[in-house]
Amino acid sequence: MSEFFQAGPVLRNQFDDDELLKSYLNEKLPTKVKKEITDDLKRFGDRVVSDVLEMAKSAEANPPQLQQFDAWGNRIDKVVVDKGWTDLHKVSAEEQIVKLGYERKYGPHSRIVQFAKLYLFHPSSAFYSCPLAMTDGAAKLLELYGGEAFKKTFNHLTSDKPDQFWTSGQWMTERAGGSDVSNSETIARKINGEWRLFGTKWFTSAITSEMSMALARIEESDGTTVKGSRGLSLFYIEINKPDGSLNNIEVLRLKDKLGTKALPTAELKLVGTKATLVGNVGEGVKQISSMFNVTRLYNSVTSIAAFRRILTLATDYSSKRKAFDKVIGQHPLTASLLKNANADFQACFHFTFLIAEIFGNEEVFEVNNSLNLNREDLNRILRLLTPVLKLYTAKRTVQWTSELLEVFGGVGYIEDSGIPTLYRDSQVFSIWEGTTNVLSLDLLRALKKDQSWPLLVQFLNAELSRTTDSDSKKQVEAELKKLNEWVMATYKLGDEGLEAEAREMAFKIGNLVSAVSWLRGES
Ligand code: MFK
Ligand code: FAD
Repeated sequence: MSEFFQAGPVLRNQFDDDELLKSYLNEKLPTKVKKEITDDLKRFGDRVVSDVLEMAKSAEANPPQLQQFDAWGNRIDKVVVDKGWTDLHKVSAEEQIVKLGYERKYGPHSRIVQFAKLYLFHPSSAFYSCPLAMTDGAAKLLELYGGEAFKKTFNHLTSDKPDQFWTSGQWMTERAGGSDVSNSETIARKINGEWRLFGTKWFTSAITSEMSMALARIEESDGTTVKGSRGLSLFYIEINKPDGSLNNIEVLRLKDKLGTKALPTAELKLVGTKATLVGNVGEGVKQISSMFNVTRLYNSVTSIAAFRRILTLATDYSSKRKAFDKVIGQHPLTASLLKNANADFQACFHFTFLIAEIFGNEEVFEVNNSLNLNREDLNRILRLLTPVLKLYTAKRTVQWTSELLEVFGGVGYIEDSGIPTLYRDSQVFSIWEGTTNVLSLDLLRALKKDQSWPLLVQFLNAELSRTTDSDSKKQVEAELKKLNEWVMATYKLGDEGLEAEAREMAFKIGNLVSAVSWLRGES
């Protein structure tokens, strides 16, 4: 009698295999755009389960190392990365993952096309998506605030030529605080007409990038600084000097992280780092928000992509693994678990791509746009829903990754199944780029500042009126009415009461917007 060996889950072409993505793009995009992109996505769908996946596996297996000294005792602080990591840099450029967002050759649909590609790429990228997120964020920031002086840098960030393509870091977090940057200690001092930065940056991901955007406090000639976050300005830094050595930066250590093992995240000491001021003095936080709003959107696209990866693997596995005489996917409990995961996934997918659509329409504004909104309102809805989307998709992915790991039984807990990596990696989605609490409070700030709750209700009602499934529509309309009443009642609780409910509010809004975007996507 032959021994039993369980067949593992298989990944097929990630575009062909994704009915939701295909039908969404089919519905959303004009025929001409579809014609132009479909073959490319199909090709890429194959690539992300072949050579790209191998690069990622290699990068994960050989995490970055810090060489602080050379053989002769000189301080070199060299971060050595695997070839897989540098190959992923090339792939990112060639596949135009950042460029697609700025070339805008598909007009208001450009962000949808770009994010479809990022969604295919992320789960096979060993988090190369992280430097790409910050690169896109930096491009956005420089487009808004950089002007001609940064045109060359912008061209590097949006290049499709691997040897020209630059990635960017985003240095905000310091030991004194990541959520609250107001106590940041890094100072910018003018020496011989040049800005020089001094301080410690506590978390700096993708330290192999060519540049970074950093917050620092300008020191006046009398040594004084403006306290609080209004004293922070934004600086552009090139990581290396022209001779290849670090720009007066010491790499104190690489972080030993729970996940994202291939991604080099460092603690840095800035010891007179040459920098260039971007935009206005004291407006650093406001300006860098244009960057973190992009990275928050990337976080959502990549978290749903990670969610889909484990769901795909679990679904495939449950069609193969037998227990009690049938494949586990045919047992009602597993079937219902997968159905629920799938429903949550679809809701997150539609929510994410709704925001991508709004973002794309805000950037390439047309009066007759698919959202029927003017530019200012597109902006206000984006401002309101970006934090909600980020926290909502992150938490759903964290929760479902844990749940779906169990579908693999004991093997899901074993490293070389690859599932533990997905589990560990997912935890980061709700921490970086604003924690769940901080983003819930950001939602409150946006609601307060823009008074945009009535606008959101109006927009959601208008979207619902366009849907065709009348039963579901009635149900969601009733839920929206209930949510509106709850929000109104919660507002009356006063500042502290409202703050205590901020998280509840964010998830309630997330549920509702997901439901509306799902219905909209299905119609
Ligand atoms: C794989 C996918 C993703 C990968 C990328 C990950 C790489 C990892 C990178 C990181 O984690 S980088 C660090 C990210 N850090 C954060 O996201 C910080 C989280 N904390 C916050 O978001 C706080 O709310 C904040 C630092 C913004 C609080 O600072 P302040 O100075 O107390 O904010 P304040 O006073 O509310 O706002 C200052 C200005 O910024 C205001 O503009 P005005 O001066 O015109 O009034 C705000 O309107 C504006 N602002 C703040 N948040 C905004 C915003 N504008 C637009 N959108 C927002 N979200
Ligand atoms: P804290 O701000 O101290 O927060 C601790 C807890 O307090 C959190 O649960 C938070 O939600 C809660 N909290 C804070 N304020 C409030 C409040 N007002 N009400 C209720 N609860 C509150 N940063 C960078 O700048 N650049 C990077 O490249 C970068 N890369 C990273 C990579 C990884 C893998 C990780 C894990 C982090 C990275 N970070 C980076 C840092 C990240 O952005 C911060 O860790 C995050 O913003 C939280 O800041 P903190 O760690 O200081 O936590």
